[in-house]
Amino acid sequence: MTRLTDDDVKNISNTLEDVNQMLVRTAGMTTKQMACDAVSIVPESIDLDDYYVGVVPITSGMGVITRFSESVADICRALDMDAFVTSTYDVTGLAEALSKDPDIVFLADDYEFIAYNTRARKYSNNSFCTASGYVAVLNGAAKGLIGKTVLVVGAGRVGSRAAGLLLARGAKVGITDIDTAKAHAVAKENPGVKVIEDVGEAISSNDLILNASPAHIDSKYIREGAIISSPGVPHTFDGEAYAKATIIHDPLDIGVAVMAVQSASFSCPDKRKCRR
Ligand code: 2YC
Repeated sequence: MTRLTDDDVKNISNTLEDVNQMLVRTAGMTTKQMACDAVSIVPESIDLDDYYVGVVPITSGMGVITRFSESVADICRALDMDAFVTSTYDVTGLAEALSKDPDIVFLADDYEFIAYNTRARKYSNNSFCTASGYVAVLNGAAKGLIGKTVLVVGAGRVGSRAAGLLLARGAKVGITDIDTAKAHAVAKENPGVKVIEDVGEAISSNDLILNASPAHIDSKYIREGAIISSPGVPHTFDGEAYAKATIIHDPLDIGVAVMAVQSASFSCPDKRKCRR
């Protein structure tokens, strides 16, 4: 799984409003509306300020990413949740968080990133929520996906989940990956998804793209007026790409906002009200 760097994370806290404005401008929805749409929650039916959230820094594997936990807490605060970061790490940090009786605990090692709801005893995971958030954004930016063709670039944890979510929203889905076996596995899992072998040709013949790949996409393949919903890190689109297409990206905010709303919805007081 691609891992964020200190550099990717260092400015997140002070660009949350920029991301919010970018989502309003490109997809016609705020960060909160996007997160609710991503998990079929009616925004008015859930009071996110009722939720108390703990974030625990985890030192395993490649260790803590500077400001990763603080960024997660700030993303939750921007959704009106009350959030704290523990002063200790790992199991000690989890014990510290639980001693404050939070509704939700966020924890991430190098392989899994979850938001555990302590009341419902259920957790959200970052791969599904990132896929779901970027599909909601593409749906907003494209003003609906029914009957439209979408190319998914990258058949990893996010791209594979995005393919199924796009089908569920009525899109025709093509998927491409440098490892064609991974693309074929997604097509097998999601009947109706088409495998595309030539990524350059695929990108130059698609207006709607969900880019869940760490690979660089050369601007020359990008169509004028294309919409690229792009969770992929590292994010390497250049000025020429931005001049031709609507490109939507942020390194953490969209995925975490969906995790926070989905996890909160697990213990929403009135289940009926919470579902669209
Ligand atoms: O600071 C910490 O607690 C670290 N253990 C966090 C490691 C996160 C590793 N995962 C990632 O960088 C990517 C993110 C894009 C979100 C999911 N995986």
